[in-house]
Amino acid sequence: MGNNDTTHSDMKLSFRWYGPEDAVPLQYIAQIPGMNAIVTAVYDVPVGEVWPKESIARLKASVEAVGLAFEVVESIPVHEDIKLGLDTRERYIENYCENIRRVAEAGVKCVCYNFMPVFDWTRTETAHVLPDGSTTLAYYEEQAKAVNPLDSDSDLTLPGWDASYSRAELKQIVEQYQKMSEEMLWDNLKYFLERIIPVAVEYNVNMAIHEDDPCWSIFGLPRIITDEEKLDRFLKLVDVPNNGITLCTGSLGCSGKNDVVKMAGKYAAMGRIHFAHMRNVALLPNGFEERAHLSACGSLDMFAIMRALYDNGFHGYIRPDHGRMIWGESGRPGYGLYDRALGAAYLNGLWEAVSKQGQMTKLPDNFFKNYT
Ligand code: DNO
Repeated sequence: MGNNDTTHSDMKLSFRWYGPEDAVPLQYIAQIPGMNAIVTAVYDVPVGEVWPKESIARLKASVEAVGLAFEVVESIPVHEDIKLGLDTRERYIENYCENIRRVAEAGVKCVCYNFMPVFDWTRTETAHVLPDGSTTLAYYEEQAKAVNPLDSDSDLTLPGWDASYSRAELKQIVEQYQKMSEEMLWDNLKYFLERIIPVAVEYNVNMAIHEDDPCWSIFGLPRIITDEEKLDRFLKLVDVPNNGITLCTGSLGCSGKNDVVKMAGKYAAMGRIHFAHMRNVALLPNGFEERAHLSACGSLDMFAIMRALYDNGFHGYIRPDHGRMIWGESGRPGYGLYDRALGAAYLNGLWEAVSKQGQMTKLPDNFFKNYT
């Protein structure tokens, strides 16, 4: 597997920050060893509209003021009309292109986005108590069946969901999707990519689609970025390096069918992973729980994933993904400071280990003899 060209392996550690409203101060993030870049977005503009240059400039200035790089945007959200393939998509696609140009002009190198109909990442509990007293995000099948966000008595809302829809609007959009096959969603994705990727190429931006989370259909909606076969298909839609992926270990890893280590190596070797979200999950018979990043805490071999990235010439941004709430912290589920900072330290350790091990294996055969 892979080209084993480790001379160009390189990772830039990054951390998601939700802008000035985020309870986590930028300065604290800058104090995490090895921190390099902030992953953020303009949050006060409705989905589909153009981001004001001043808002982008303000974000850039605040990130750079603490010595970090403003190089990754997560996300520029894709308007539903684009996913639905409505005539009105033209305007939203043009706005999307304009946003790519604007963030590129501010120095952004990588843009993360997703193509999930209506709902972004979905869990059934946002504060599930683990045996050590920490709380975490979890997904249990039986709860997912019971909580339909379209039911009037359901109060399920998640930080990743667009809260600007009323329940009636939501119902209407979901109904539109119910008439839509997966193939139609693929067509609409292709249409979108054929228009935005040339702009990304021109402006030297890497687009990095995020897998569907969890990686299966929810609430009867089509979901297509879910496994290796689909990712292969995705990359061929517009087969240029700027059309790449965010490898989200937790999104892919919550299905036991996905071999995340293999996918990390394969897509890194192709030069198509521009961003990695590193998170561990524990697979359960009825769903999954997010766990601490350490391999021993969940079902994923985080060392093997980092090693597969390294060995196959990964060159991009990595961020610790969701953390638990620990040490009494409260805040945006998945996005507190403490557990994500522990995750960052662990990822640094893994990367140092795989890179030094890589260099060791390249030493001349007689290297050790000279020291004995
Ligand atoms: C969840 C995140 C996702 C991600 C989007 C990308 O915590 O990983 O919300 O940002 O799916 O567009």
